[in-house]
Amino acid sequence: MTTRYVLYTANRSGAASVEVMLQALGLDFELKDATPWSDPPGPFFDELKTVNPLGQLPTLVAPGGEILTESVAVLWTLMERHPSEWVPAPSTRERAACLRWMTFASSTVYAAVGVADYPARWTSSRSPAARAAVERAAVARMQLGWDIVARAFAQKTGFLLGPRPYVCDVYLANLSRWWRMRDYLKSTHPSFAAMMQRVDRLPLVAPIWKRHWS
Ligand SMILES: N[C@@H](CCC(=O)N[C@@H](CS)C(=O)NCC(=O)O)C(=O)O
Repeated sequence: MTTRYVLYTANRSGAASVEVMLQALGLDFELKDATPWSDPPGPFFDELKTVNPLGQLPTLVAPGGEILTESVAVLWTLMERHPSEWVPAPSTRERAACLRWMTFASSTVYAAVGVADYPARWTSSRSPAARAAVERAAVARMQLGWDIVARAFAQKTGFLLGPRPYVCDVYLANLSRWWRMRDYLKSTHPSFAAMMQRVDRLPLVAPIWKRHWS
């Protein structure tokens, strides 16, 4: 039985934003490397599969043993249980927007990343050309997702919802690092790319991103 949060994580994964928020909320937590894609996998990958049958990250075990999966649900549950300034106040338009765009990014972009990362899961064909076609379609879907997000926040000077960052900023900054989407955003939506870079530079975020991406 755990007495603190246990986060199954991997470098460059969607667990990075959960690490940021655990830190931001001042919570006691332990990180377990459960990298699924390395050879051999991370030392805690077999243990991860006992709590999350898909073997995916982020997976968070709460004090007492409750299992949390699905990145948005993980982050939102932390926000509810540990009130802070990292989420807009209940019942406000900003809170609805924060949850809306996190969920959009998860269901559109993160889902497409899962297809591009593992095209063999999404076609019964064994042909490399068929798998490459699946990958290309998934990348196009990611780009469409980022086009929609970036147009919704065009001309913004601070962060997504105003002058201060929230959990949604951290979540989108994490997801936009995959599949060279930052390069795509820089060339197609430079003001949105600049906003993501402001999130990267936050004192809370920068060291965690450095550990994941350097
Ligand atoms: N719906 C999940 C997706 C999680 C996911 O795809 N995580 C990736 C790492 S960023 C993973 O664990 N991939 C390994 C696999 O799918 O086998 C969420 O939002 O947390």
